[in-house]
Amino acid sequence: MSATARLRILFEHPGIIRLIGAHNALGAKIAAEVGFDGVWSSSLEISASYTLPDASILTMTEYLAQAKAMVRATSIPVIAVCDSGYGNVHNVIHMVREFEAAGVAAVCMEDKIFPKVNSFVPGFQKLAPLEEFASKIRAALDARHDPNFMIIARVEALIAGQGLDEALKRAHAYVAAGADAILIHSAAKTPEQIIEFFNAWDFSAPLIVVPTTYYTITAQELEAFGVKVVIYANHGIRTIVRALRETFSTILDAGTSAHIESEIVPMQQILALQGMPELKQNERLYANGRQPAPANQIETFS
Ligand code: SPV
Ligand code: MG
Repeated sequence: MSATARLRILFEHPGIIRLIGAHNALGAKIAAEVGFDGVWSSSLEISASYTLPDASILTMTEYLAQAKAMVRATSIPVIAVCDSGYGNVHNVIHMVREFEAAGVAAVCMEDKIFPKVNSFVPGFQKLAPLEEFASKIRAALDARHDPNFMIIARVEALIAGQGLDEALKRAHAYVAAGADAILIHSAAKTPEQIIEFFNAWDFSAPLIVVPTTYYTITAQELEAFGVKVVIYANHGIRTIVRALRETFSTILDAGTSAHIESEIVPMQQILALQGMPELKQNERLYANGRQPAPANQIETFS
């Protein structure tokens, strides 16, 4: 089954869909392993992994390469953050064709001007004119081949300090333009602002949220408000930064890795994540013109 069909099924079934942010194939694979419904190919995480600002500095090609690697590494749907569409409607058309061809299940575009700056950086949050962004949605819809390839419209009005009425006006306009879902973003420290939006929304399209700052709200509570997707957008990269700092400094300080060996994964797990079991099996099946080994003689990695 295609990734787009899998995502559509998740949307059609009852229950909240849980996505986790990733910046590479490894994160995507672990997301699937632990049971997340899908992967959020995060522009924040990918730019951070290059130690560059999430400010339209990397190009579409670089974001696409990571999203494509995630698709290859997992069978759960990958939803790609595509910032403000990398330019104007012509860029959006190219973007949709490229991400769809890469096997991504959905793209998310935000209604900010290009170049955009990450939503958690105050002072840079400039909204695109509503009509201009609605045109990008229409262009994106016309550019997709598979009607199940979802176009998610992200409303940044609350991020830009424009208030609930502007957020609702834009969300309705984007649904009217054909958006498959609305991501309503908030950088408030508590959930009140986003709950105000939930209470005013008519659910003419499914709602998606990213509770990075208002993290006390649970997935169950969001589901009770009618939210369809919750995205934990940046917890992977935040974990990795801490883990790298701790491990690297411990080794340097101690002059040995002995103290952290029990804290880090054994090499065997790295080999398994890389697909060594499959490589070993292929070696037996195909290498050097040998006859395939009987299935019960093929070693497995655990
Ligand atoms: C991302 O993860 O790239 C996002 C979400 O766009 S946020 O960082 O909250 O803007
Ligand atoms: Mg982003």
